[in-house]
Amino acid sequence: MTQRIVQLAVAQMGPVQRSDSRDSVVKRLIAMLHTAHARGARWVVFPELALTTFFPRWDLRDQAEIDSFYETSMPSAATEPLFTAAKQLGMGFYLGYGEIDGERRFNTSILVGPDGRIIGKYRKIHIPGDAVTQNSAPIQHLEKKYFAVGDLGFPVWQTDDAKIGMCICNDRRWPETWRVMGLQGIELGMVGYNTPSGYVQWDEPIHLRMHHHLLSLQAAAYQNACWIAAAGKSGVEEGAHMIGGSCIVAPTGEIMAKTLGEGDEVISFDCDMAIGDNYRANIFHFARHRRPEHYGLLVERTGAGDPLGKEPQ
Ligand code: ING
Repeated sequence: MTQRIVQLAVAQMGPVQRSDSRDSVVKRLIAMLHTAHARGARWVVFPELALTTFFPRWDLRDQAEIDSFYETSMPSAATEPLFTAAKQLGMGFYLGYGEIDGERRFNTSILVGPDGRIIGKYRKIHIPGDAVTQNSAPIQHLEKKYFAVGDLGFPVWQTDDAKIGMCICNDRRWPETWRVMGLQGIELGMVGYNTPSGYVQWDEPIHLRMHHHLLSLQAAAYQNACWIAAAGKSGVEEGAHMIGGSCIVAPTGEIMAKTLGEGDEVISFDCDMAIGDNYRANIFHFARHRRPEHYGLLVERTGAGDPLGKEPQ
């Protein structure tokens, strides 16, 4: 098959502290944009909520402070330099941020084309954690307090380089996320994440945090014949550790590049979109092999219900 190379980079961020200004953060993003450009990359993926510290770790009460963690416009004054730099370099990018839209608040990502135009927007659908403080938890994860469920579905956009889809953090753990995009022919999935290692509902061994992160991405890439680029915000923010493990995964399910540390770090890979074609044409030829007439429970049930098995007649 003729190669269809997309030169891709992932820009992992180290911690953003509560007092770090957006200007200082945007300077870090632009520095990594230039590093990615020097590697030949045409697209770069930044993390979820990239502009601020991961504020859902606190049960904040001061509305002005809460509002300070969201953007009311995009680009905003603080992010305009990033858009300008990317356009000058002819690079597209994925950026995660907190979005205020009138009365509604979302955990949002945008896909910006190499010409500086916003191609598409995604609003996080799988909102993890809680709406109120969990007194038993060592740290809080209050995304349900701060974000509404996204209302834009899981679209895939046809760009000049590939069919690109987006999701955000917890979305990556749900096969439905990727299958809905797989049914749109996704070739490249971009996902930002902030995954705290201290947020536990039980005494899960900590190595499993990284294992489940990578497992989810590798399975999704293989089962939907797509490349996946995942960018973490990592390291210790306000005393709370978040995992690294930013990576680029091939449609084979193999990890082709992965960050070493938990700071600002750029990885890159020349991703051949034609590799996905092989899987879409054979093992995952959805039209030939899927049997949706048997998948009814996937949309009929939200939670698990009674088993359907019956005694043999
Ligand atoms: N973070 C986490 C994630 O899905 C989480 C939430 C933490 C889930 C630990 C499971 C275990 O990676 C976000 N922001 O969704």
